[in-house]
Amino acid sequence: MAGALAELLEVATGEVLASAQTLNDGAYQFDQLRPGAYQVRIDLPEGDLFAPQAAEGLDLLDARLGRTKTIRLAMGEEADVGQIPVLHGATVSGVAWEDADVNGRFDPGEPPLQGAAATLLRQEDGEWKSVGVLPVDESGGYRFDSLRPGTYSVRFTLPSGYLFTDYLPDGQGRYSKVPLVDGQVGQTEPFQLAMGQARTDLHVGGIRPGLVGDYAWIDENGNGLQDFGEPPLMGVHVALLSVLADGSVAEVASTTTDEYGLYRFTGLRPGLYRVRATLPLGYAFTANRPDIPEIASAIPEGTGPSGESEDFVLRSGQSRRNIDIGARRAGQ
Ligand SMILES: [Ca+2]
Ligand SMILES: [Ca+2]
Repeated sequence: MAGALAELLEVATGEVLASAQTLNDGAYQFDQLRPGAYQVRIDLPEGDLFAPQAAEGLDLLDARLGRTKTIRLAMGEEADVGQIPVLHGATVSGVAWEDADVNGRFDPGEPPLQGAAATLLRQEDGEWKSVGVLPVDESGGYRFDSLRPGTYSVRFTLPSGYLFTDYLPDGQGRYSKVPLVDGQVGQTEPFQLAMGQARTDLHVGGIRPGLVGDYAWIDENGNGLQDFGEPPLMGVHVALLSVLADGSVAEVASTTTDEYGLYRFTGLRPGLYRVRATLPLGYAFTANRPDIPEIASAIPEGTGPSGESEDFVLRSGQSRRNIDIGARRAGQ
């Protein structure tokens, strides 16, 4: 065990009399000592830790710091502290980030998730026990080291207002490793750590809910745009459809435009959506103006009472207020 620091303490005063770095075979030696009572304090290099059996010869102050029992030396006497078993500690690390496009992967340019925290759990006698808690750093990273072999899981706490991003069980590398749960607390599947192993891929992605809306109007001049003075259209039935990975569609919510022509879906999980609008009797969908989408109709022009927007992505925290519905009086 090379690279450990051994310090010789005088028991009476607690003073450090000498120190030495251990060599490749772990050996160190203090000589020319007066008779007296001594202890040796051993500080392991970062990442290593004492094996459980080391407690037979050492008082363990923490995973990497130990102190021998008192050694009493008579004149000319030599003492051998004996072998101290050491393990190469395993490490667990990862990044918490905001998954802006909600694909479950940590993509270049996506920001760190400040305010998230990681709790490392270790299974002992069939129970999960906390090894430690770390807030993520400025770049969203966290790291636990000097870990014994065993079964672990990382539990994440997201900042308030965040949800867990999509979880792809087969996603290797830079994917969120937390199965989807409601709320702000979730944890990885249990995993094994071997001696000295480094798991660097225990990432977590957070997302913020979004909004879809918000306006239906009567396009009196038929130019496909919301012009000043054109009235709102009340009573349009609007359904929000979630477009799933396999292309199938599920209705998430529905509502009706109010007297101001407004509708709104809030608290939405980011993802791929589509809006289906059904007009009141006597109306048809007006012309499309994809060149000015902010004030145009999102529903294709047509004569039927029902129409659907194109699929659109609702990004993390995004408000999409331009899913508007333009109607003209049927027969005009
Ligand atoms: Ca992403
Ligand atoms: Ca118009």
